[in-house]
Amino acid sequence: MSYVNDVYELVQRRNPAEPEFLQAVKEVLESLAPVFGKRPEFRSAGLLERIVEPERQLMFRVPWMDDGGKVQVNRGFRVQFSSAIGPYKGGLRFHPSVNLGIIKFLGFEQVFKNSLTGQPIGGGKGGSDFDPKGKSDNEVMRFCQSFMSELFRYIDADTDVPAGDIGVGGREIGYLFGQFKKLTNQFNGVLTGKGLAFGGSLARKEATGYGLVYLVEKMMEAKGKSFKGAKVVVSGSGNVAIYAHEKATQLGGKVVAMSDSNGYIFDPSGVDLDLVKRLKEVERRRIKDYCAEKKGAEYHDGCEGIWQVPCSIALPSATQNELDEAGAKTLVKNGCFAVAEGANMPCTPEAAEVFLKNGVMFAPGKAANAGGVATSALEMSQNSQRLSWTFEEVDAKLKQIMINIYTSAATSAEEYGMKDNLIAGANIAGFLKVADAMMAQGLV
Ligand code: NDP
Ligand code: 2IT
Repeated sequence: MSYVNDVYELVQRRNPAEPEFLQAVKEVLESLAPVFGKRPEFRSAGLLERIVEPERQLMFRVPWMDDGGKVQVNRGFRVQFSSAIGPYKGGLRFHPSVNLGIIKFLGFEQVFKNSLTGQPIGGGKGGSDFDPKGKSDNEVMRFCQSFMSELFRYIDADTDVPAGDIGVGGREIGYLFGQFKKLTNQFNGVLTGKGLAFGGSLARKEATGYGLVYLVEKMMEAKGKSFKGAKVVVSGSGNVAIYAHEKATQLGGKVVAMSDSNGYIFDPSGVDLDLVKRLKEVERRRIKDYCAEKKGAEYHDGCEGIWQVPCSIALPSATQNELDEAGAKTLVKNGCFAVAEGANMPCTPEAAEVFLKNGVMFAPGKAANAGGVATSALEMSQNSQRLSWTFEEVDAKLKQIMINIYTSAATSAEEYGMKDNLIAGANIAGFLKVADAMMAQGLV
């Protein structure tokens, strides 16, 4: 235990201005404490000191010209956290809140998540404080070209394979891929989430949301519950939220609320997904506009209010720390029995504690939202083979991967005396594979 505390103090001293990174590290280190009793060799190999320090951190200037001819400058990031079990792999986030600490928290989470998938992918993350909201397609293209004009030096299909995250979807990946190809004269799987016409995988777009629901279905099966007839609240209305809604509905659930960063909608008759897809994916509008087109739906300002909507299953799928202790208590009071993180670290540590204490089934993001990156790894496999699998093939593999992730997190939790604590189970299972690989590869 003192080893874990010592390392955490070191991380605090070294990274004082990065609260999200500290939050992510603290949770993992706390879970790992029981492992070091069984595996003392990890301590003498300085494994924790190494695993909390990214292998490489890149920060660069991204200059671009807006439609008015004015020069704009953003900051670009890529944190190559761990290559212990495969090439760095993880998304790019474009959002004004992005800074080094945010990218490091996401990269750190990605190391364990990617390990849990059972696939050979290391962990990384990147992005920019660029805000795609309100920008024209041409501005987004010029920004992406400038971003890739620096990033291309550090990535490749066998080195580091970025993908999407908040603010980065098919449009952005297309522009980034075009520029990578122009600069390197190579057509390969250097990015995932590509368009279907140029090497993208079927079911990648759906994968995070579908995978989330597959994992929740498996988790609930163990306790005799299911989506059938259940009221579901999904926060966010982006890539993860939309496809979580789609799969939850296919399995018999009714999604009654969704949100964006301004507020949430409540639709007692079930949120109309075709309308949300048009508003968000095609027209890039606000969730508020839903109510102008759908009778009987209500809009409320402020996204945190969504947790007051009574539901049995809550799927926070927007952003970090969007569900706090008060939100968690309200969910428990209203009879919610399962919560799974579609987003990365959407629940504060206090919120997660409320769920565990009250016997609410809880799946942490590292397990629950791993279907996106898992399907990215399937895209890499297809690109390497120069083959494309059918939707059904990819979807079946995704489902099996989510079942395996649940099983390995649940088994590890039980083995270490923390039955039903999937936070601990996911952290331990994810860590052990990376740790064994690091031990085998010597002091690097
Ligand atoms: P999108 O950009 O497609 O959608 C993000 C959604 O979250 C939007 O509805 C957005 O609202 C909302 N949101 C973003 N920032 C905030 C904020 N600060 N406060 C409240 N709401 C916010 O992103 P994704 O759906 O891809 O990502 C959502 C989450 O899932 C992130 O945590 C991401 O890291 C995680 N994730 C994504 C994966 C993927 O494959 N895409 C895989 C695994 C995890 P608005 O439009 O107002 O900004
Ligand atoms: O957080 C995540 O796992 C992602 N944004 C997906 C990363 C990927 O490489 O597909």
